[in-house]
Amino acid sequence: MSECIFCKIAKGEIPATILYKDDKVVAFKDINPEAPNHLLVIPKKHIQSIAHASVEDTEEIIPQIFKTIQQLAEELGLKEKGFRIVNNCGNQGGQTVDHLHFHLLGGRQMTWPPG
Ligand code: D5M
Repeated sequence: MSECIFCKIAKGEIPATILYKDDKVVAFKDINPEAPNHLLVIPKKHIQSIAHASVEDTEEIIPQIFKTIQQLAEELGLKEKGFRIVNNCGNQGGQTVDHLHFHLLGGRQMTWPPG
């Protein structure tokens, strides 16, 4: 758990460009941006994936994450233009960092389906 890179970012132990932080949630710039705006919004608490979230997590932390995404999208001027929220879950879902995170992508036209 202590080796988790996103736990380290949440604790300020490794650098990241942090755009928002409160007692439960941290948002920072993705190191490999796939769009002009590409943030990751994570719980401070280590949760492996959405499939591993407890009922309490889904009732408390996940809504806080979505509230943060909504606020950030507005601050970044994405509310009217549109944006995308992505959560990759597990191996076949394409998750590469095993700490729950939601991608907020915006600033370009998105396409569908994703690969
Ligand atoms: O996405 C994991 C994302 O995490 C991927 O877009 C790169 C990003 N990443 C990995 N390490 C860092 C650091 N140190 N800072 C910022 N962003 C990072 P996934 O959905 O698991 O494929």
